[in-house]
Amino acid sequence: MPNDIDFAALEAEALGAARAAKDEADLRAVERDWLDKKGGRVAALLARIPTLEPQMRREFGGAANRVKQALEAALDARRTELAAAQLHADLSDATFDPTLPAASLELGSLHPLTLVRRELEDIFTSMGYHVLEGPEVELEDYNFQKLNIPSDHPARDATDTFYCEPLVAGASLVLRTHTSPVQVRAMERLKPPFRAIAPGRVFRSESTDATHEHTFHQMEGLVVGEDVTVAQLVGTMKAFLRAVFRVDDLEVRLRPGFFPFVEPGFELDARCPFCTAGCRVCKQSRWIELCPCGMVHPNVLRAGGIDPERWRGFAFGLGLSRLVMLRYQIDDLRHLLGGDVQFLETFAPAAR
Ligand code: FA5
Repeated sequence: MPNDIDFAALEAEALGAARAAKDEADLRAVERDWLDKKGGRVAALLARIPTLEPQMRREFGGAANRVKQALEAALDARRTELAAAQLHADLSDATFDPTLPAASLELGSLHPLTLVRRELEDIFTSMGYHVLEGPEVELEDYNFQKLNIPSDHPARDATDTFYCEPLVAGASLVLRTHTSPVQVRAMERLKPPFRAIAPGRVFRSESTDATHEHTFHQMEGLVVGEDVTVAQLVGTMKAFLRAVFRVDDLEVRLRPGFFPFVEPGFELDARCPFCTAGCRVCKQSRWIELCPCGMVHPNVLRAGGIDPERWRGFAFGLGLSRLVMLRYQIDDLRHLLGGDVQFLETFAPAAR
């Protein structure tokens, strides 16, 4: 061992420097002076090893490394001490009051449309239905022609819509006016027999009032099987309405209705729960149109690639936005997509 180096004294000096550090800058300076791989004092020691007699190298290297490790541990300990002292100083600062309540966290809540949609999905999946989604920007062909509504059909006027620039020449695109195009998409995708629902947003160019919006939500239902009947259709409607409203006595009525894609077709209306003299919700009709339905027209089954000689189906188009109105006693449908946070906050879990 070369006798010009006193490792014990070196270690004491290094540890003394670490313990004297007053802040992070001092700690870094000690690290630089001692541990820097190029100019540090420990590196200078290690660089001497190759110049030593072989039998001295191991002992010398071991002693130099012990200085290095002791210094690293002392620097860590000093760093922790300084951090603790800083925290203590912060907490003792007269301007910091740890007893003040924390800033409140604003939690969002599910939209009433989402709450009811999820409930309906649960009810229908428990009855064996698939949950499907269709495109909001739809091919005109699916929105109209495949549903037995040719371009010159007067039913187009009732659901006029927004036409989009076609992406492909000849493929005319519209914002879908109802969820019924998903009927044909479901037939193309699923093998009969099957049951499916398709909730989603639809668009119409129409003037708005308490029960009409230009953008609203519907939920399509479709059942295809060999022995599907009107009685099953009515039974299904009553079952889900009872489940949604959790009552046995929700008053509904079924009357004939015309839709080119069903035959026969019906309108299912619910008794207006807001009725007072001059009711502006149902416009004194005492009923709210809720869920048109009917037996799927053979032309629609054919458009979906299903043989109408063998298979029959029923379909319904629930006015989801109106169902939400009825469910939560909201007297104007325009609140739903109005973006009024105060209105939406009333559906936060604690408020429900
Ligand atoms: C249709 O859209 C048909 N596709 C429904 C259908 C499906 C019939 C399957 C037969 C078989 P309608 O235009 O009536 O039908 O709309 C269906 C429901 O959507 C209405 O009963 C109503 O509850 C709701 N609805 C219609 N227009 C609006 C609107 N502007 N704002 C809010 N809800 C509306």
